[in-house]
Amino acid sequence: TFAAQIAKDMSNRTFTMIKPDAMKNGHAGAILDRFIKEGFRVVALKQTKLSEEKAGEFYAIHRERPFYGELVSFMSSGVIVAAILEKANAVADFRTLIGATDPAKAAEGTIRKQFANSVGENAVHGSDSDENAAIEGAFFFSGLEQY
Ligand code: IDP
Repeated sequence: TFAAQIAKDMSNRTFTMIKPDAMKNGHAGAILDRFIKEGFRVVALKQTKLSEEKAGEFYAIHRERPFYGELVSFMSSGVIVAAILEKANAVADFRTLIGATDPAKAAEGTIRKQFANSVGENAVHGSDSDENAAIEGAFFFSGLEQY
């Protein structure tokens, strides 16, 4: 059906950020290289910096969580790289590639296992659903910036 086709198309994209810890530690190049080697095509890419207000808005879904303040302050503490990536089954495959939120629990071979420091400073973001991938991508990129 038409609806199923749209759902299928949406499942081809995810949104990611290389977080301030990984940027400061000089891992951006290695992490981008890994995305590409794992078969993700770069649809959109930019280096930027979130203000506290913008970081708070991006993570508004977590505002009742005890770590919200820490998360907002960390995510606005330095530059990030934001990107939209494309691949079949993008959201799920990307979550597998980055590994568990806490790098101590992340599987061998995952990006967080290799590059993350802690549950808060965990190197990369990956959308958790097709719907959030679309919302988060649109938060950073206009349609004209997506190829
Ligand atoms: P996810 O990024 O693996 O989907 P979420 O539970 O959605 O994990 O949390 C969003 C982000 O909030 C995490 O990536 C991490 O940066 C931060 N975070 C999660 N749990 C904690 C915590 O217990 N302390 C500090 N920061 C946390």
